[in-house]
Amino acid sequence: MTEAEQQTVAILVPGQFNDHAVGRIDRTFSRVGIERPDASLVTDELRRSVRGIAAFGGINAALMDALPNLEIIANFGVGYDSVDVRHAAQRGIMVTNTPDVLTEEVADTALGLLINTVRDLPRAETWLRDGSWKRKGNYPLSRLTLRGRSVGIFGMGRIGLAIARRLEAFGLPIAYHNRRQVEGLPYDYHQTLKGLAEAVDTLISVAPGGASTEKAVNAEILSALGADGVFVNIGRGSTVDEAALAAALADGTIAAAGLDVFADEPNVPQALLAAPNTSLLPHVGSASEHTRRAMADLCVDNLVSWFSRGKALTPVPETEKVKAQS
Ligand code: NAP
Ligand code: 8YV
Repeated sequence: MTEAEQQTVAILVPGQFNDHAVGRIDRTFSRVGIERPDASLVTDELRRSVRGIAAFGGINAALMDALPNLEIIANFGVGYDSVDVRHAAQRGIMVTNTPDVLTEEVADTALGLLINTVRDLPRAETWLRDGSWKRKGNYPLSRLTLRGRSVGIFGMGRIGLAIARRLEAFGLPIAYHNRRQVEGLPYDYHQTLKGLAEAVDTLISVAPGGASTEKAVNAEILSALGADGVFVNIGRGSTVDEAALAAALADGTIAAAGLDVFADEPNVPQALLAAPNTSLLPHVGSASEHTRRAMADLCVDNLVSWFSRGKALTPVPETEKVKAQS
């Protein structure tokens, strides 16, 4: 397809989207919008014209079926648990995501969140800012430390590995759980999440969302982590039983938790907000201008490559074999 032909291709962008991605889509394709990704908002014109979607996820089967000419969904993000990929594969729709370009940024955030959680740094900063340092003296010593800890990573993929490399530099022993052992890794592998939680006192979850990880971090896992246990989640909120986590933090089953992701964002359970032993972030793992721009470029590059050469750059495994029709 020539550049002039591409400019007639309708790309649906539901809701607010990344500015850099929107600018590139506007220069390359014909952008159309709806308020949110909802099949009931699809007009006859959109039904007829839309061939691609660029979105933050949230694309269900009904929306795909409302768009009979849809060929590709370019997901802005590496995690694509909110796209019904099984339905996309059945319908022959390509789904792409944004791996690698955010790996180091998210790993940096994970380490920041771990240190904030263990050393209580956000509350120490508040102590300085609200005048407590002058009025009351030094901030109390942190009960917890990274020294002597052993860390388990739930989800030793691209980001898990980048976190592990950083933890090595911190001098901490590392173990992990995946469904499959990663060949050639020097870290202890555990076949079950429970086995991993029993072996470590610090658990970092960077596993994807979806049915296979739903509430995997439950009361049993938290209890296995133990009273000095620290849980950090930079993956997806759906992987945690949040009620069990709040209970474990309140009754001393574990010592502290650092969370960047939640089951029902932006709604954060009151019990986690109120707990004195949580450090909470509003899903900012990849949220720097630098990294979001790289994600935007990869998201749009997938659309450009699909419509100009019939090939996606970073297809998700479930739709790897989907072929372009034209
Ligand atoms: P990845 O390379 O695909 O790694 C995912 C790892 O999880 C794989 O090693 C996989 O190994 C393991 N895994 C998947 N399902 C599992 C299961 N049911 N049980 C045990 N292990 C399982 O993905 P990535 O690039 O590292 O990204 C990981 C996730 O981080 C994303 O899916 C996303 O949800 C999250 N994320 C969050 C942020 C943020 O802002 N907080 C930013 C980026 C990404 P096996 O297949 O062998 O099980
Ligand atoms: C983004 C993410 O916050 O890539 C992911 O899976 O969770 C984050 O990088 C998100 O995708 C942007 O909405």
